[in-house]
Amino acid sequence: MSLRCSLPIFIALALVVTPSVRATDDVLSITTTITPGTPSTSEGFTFNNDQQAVDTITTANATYQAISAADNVFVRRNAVNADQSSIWYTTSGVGTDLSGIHQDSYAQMLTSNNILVGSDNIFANGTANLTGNVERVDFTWNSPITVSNSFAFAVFDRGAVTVHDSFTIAVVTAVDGAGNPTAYGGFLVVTGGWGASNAVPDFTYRFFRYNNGDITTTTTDSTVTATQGLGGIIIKASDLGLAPGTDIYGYSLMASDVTVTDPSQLLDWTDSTHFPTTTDSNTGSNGLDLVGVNGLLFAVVPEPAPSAILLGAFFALVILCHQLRSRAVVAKK
Ligand SMILES: [Ca+2]
Ligand SMILES: [Ca+2]
Ligand SMILES: [Ca+2]
Repeated sequence: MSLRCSLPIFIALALVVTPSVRATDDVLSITTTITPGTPSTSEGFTFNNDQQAVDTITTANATYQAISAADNVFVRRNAVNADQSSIWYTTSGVGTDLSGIHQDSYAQMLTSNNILVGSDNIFANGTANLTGNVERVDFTWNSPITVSNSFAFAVFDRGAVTVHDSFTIAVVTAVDGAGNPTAYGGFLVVTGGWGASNAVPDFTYRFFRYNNGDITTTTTDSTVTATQGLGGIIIKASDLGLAPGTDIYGYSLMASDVTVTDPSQLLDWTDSTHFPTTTDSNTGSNGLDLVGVNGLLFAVVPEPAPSAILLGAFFALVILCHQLRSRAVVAKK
């Protein structure tokens, strides 16, 4: 093969295999699948029992798809503040009906992959009914996840644009037999005010307050409604200081006021030195309202059209070179 032929072939190959370098990104849009449910009654309200699950996430740089779901979810609470949980459910626009699936467990709600439900002020500490005692939430896999360049986690928050709330995300690097984190690696503090646009426009929802830890079957108050949208942020391997090939077991989310100098200090959520029990509930600060879309591992969706064109060009070049070479051999004869 002559140099004249091999150079364009090399360039074509390089275009096919070179990964692009990306930075931390807001979610610009999502695609979802709606699975309609059969209406039922819980806590005095009709729940339509629909699931609207996230399929893909698009940022300015890539589109991601969910490829795996966590095996375990743990809600870690302190023994200082009120043992409370808050959930919002999207209203259906029909009477007082709610769109989503009633959730009896706060932990299961968080991993229900349903944008029709979520938490309110999940990490806010206190005794008021819009606060509680949650310090850390863990999403772990029983088998290791091998980090790649296309790897990503996503965090969705209910809120208005540009005032989405702060949080800390830490990588779980080891688990015990029950999936509890036993070691942490890198962590990232995401400051509030992210989300220049919302992936889901404003909708109406109703708050449900509970005072029995993770059990969310008997509300203490469900009188208040409000209107906001959903924003999201993608966290990639590079954001967490993870090299491709590293094995991890999931991630934990915490308030942005955790003060640690070593990842091992993230293990004890009851240590108020590192996990303050005075975490605020302010919008744009620690009032994070996690949507029920957590514990999903995302990966970049391959871009088939451009790659197919480049591969086609590559094979056309190979055939052209072969023909030119054959003619040259014939001409020499
Ligand atoms: Ca929020
Ligand atoms: Ca706290
Ligand atoms: Ca909030």
